[in-house]
This record gives sequence, C-alpha cells and structure tokens, in this order.
Amino acid sequence: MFSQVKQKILNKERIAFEEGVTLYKSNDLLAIGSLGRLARDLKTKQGQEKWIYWNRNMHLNPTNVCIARCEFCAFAKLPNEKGAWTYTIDEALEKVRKGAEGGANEVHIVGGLNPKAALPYYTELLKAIKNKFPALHIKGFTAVEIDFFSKLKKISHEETLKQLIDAGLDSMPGGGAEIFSKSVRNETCPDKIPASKWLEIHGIAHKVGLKTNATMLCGIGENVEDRVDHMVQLREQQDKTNGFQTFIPLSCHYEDTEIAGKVEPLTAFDQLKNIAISRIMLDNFDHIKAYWIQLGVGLAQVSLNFGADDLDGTVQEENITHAAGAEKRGLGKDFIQTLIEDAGYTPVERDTVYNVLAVAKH
Ligand code: V47
Repeated sequence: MFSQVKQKILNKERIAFEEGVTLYKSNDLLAIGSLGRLARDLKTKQGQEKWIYWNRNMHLNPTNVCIARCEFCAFAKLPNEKGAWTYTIDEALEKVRKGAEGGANEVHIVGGLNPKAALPYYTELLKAIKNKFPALHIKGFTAVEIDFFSKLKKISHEETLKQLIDAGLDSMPGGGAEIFSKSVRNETCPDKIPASKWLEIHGIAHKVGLKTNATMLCGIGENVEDRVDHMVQLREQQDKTNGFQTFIPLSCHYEDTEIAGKVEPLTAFDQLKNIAISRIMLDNFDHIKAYWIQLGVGLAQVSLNFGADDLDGTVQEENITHAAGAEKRGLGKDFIQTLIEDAGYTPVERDTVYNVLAVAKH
C-alpha cells in the first residue's frame, strides 16, 4: 500500500479516501512521515526545497462572551459570568499597540458569538486598527462569526464580508471548522453552523477576494474516517474556489472543558499522522501549518520532517488554547528560527499571504 501511495504522489495523482484511512490505520509512522515529506518536497519550487515559513503575529480576542456551548471550549463565557470580557475599542487598540510594538505585522482576530458585539462594533474596530496601524494585516473572523454577524444584521454573508473588507479585513483564519462529521459536530458543538455552511462561507470569501485558511480540530471523539472525510471535503471546496492557503490540524486541550474525560486524548503518533496525511491528501493546498501552541514546541519541530512547511508565528497573546491548558505563550523570533534550522531547514519570514519578507542566511 505504501508503494502504491508513493507512486501516486510521484505521479501527482489524487490519494483516495480509502487510502487516507489505511494510512491512518498503519503504525509505521516513519513510512507515513516520509510520504508526507515527499508530498511536501514535490510541491516546493526549485531553490525553495528547504524553506519553512514563520511570521510575526499576535492574536486579539475582543470578546469571550459566547452564546454557543461547545464541549471542547474553555474560552467562552456567558455575559454575566466571572471572567467574561468585551473590550472597548480603546482597550482593543491598546492590545494591538503592544503587539505592533513587539514587531507583529499580523493581527489574528477571533471572538465569541456575543449578541452585543455585532457587525458595527467590528467594522469600527477594524477601521480604528487600520487608522492607527496601517501596515498591520488583519486576519479575522471564523465562518461561524461571519454567519452570526449576518444573522444579527439580517444581511447576506457576502454583504457582511464586503462591509468587513471595506473596514480593513485582509484575510480570514481557518477556525470554526472543528470536524465536519455530522454526528461529532452534533455531539460536541451543536450550536455551530454545519460543515456545508462553513464551506459555503469560505467559498464566498474566496469569491470576494479573500484568502482563507482551514483547520480540523482532533481529539474530540472523531474517528480516522471523520478526519479523512474532513480533508476530502476541503479538497473539493478548494477545487471549486481555490482560496485556501494553509491547512492547520488542531489538537484538543481539555483543561476546564466539558469534553475532558469523555474522549481519548491524541497521542504524538496521531498528531504527526495528522500533519503527514493532510500533506498527502490535500494536494491542492500550498501549505500545512504546525501550530506549535497546540502541538507543543517539540512535536511542532519534529513535524517539519513530516510534511509541514509552516510553524505559524511568534503568537503574542493567545487565549483560546491557553484557556484549555496550553503551556507556552509567545515564542521569540530567534528561537523560532533555531527550531527550523535545527530540523535542517531554512527559516523564511513571510507575511500573512506568503509574500517572502526575509530568507535566513546560513
Ligand atoms: O476554531 C477551541 C479550536 C480554533 C479548543 O488560520 C481548540 O492561521 C484546542 O482556528 N483545544 C481557533 N483547540 C484557532 C484557529 C487557528 C489557530 C492558528 C492559526 C489559524 C490560522 C487558526 O481553536 C477554534 C477551535 O477549533 N479550539 N477550543 C481547545 N480546547
């Protein structure tokens, strides 16, 4: 089976659902990893074979108030619950100022579904950020939030996106995808839009000119068939609208969540397979991101040899995974580059849409 998949990768043929499942069911991790690496190597351009991307970014979570109840989320609070926040525009600007002074050129904005933080709040926020920090790229809002803003305002998804773009939105992150499987979605995040809506909104975003990312949240009771199905659905959407840049497999953290104890946590093998198999399956995605906040720095570094070509960024100020127990906050730019170099690769600083800002010299 491995030689058949290898041949298909070499021939640039698409890997079938069943083959993806068979790879997941194998424990020959190094063989799976070498296929992931092969798929990655064949995607790179001449002279860029050893490139691994990173960026200088910060997260901004303007509100953690959320009317959706997702079993895996430790971030969401009810409006009057202790620890709930909704920043004023000035408070949000102050966070952004700190990030920009720390060197960030991207702000990743996501928040809860808060009926008091509707579209006008966000358009005002984006305009204020662009006004004060015109060079910052704003990567903001999951498809789940876009749907929520549209419903509150009773306007279409396209109109919502256009208003956000007019206010300064530059691209969209990949959150809110969770796992597309109906049964796992109904069990763990019943208030979230279904997979079809998530995909449709990304398609609309691509149509109006935004680049977006895609995630898959693992360790929430899904099986390997669910994971491969998730990848196949993303691959099909990408065939239609071709605006996804990066795929990011996410690993659930359980502290203070309702799902804790109900499901088996991911092993290191699971997480490295997610990287390698997504690289093999998602032939029409340019990049696979090893999100070190969730993988941990060690596994993220190892995953560079399993097909990942992006380490995300310095990530100043992150709240979603930290609410659920992730340990580190913020990596220095020198350390990110050391992680990449020690794995045998060349650190390449990028902006959000993969323009190259600097290639490290040896
Ligand atoms: O949508 C929620 C997930 C996502 C937990 O696009 C959890 O570049 C782990 O989407 N444990 C937000 N994960 C993060 C995200 C992301 C991160 C980095 C880069 C990009 C990008 C996007 O985090 C949520 C949800 O799927 N999440 N709770 C948890 N307990």
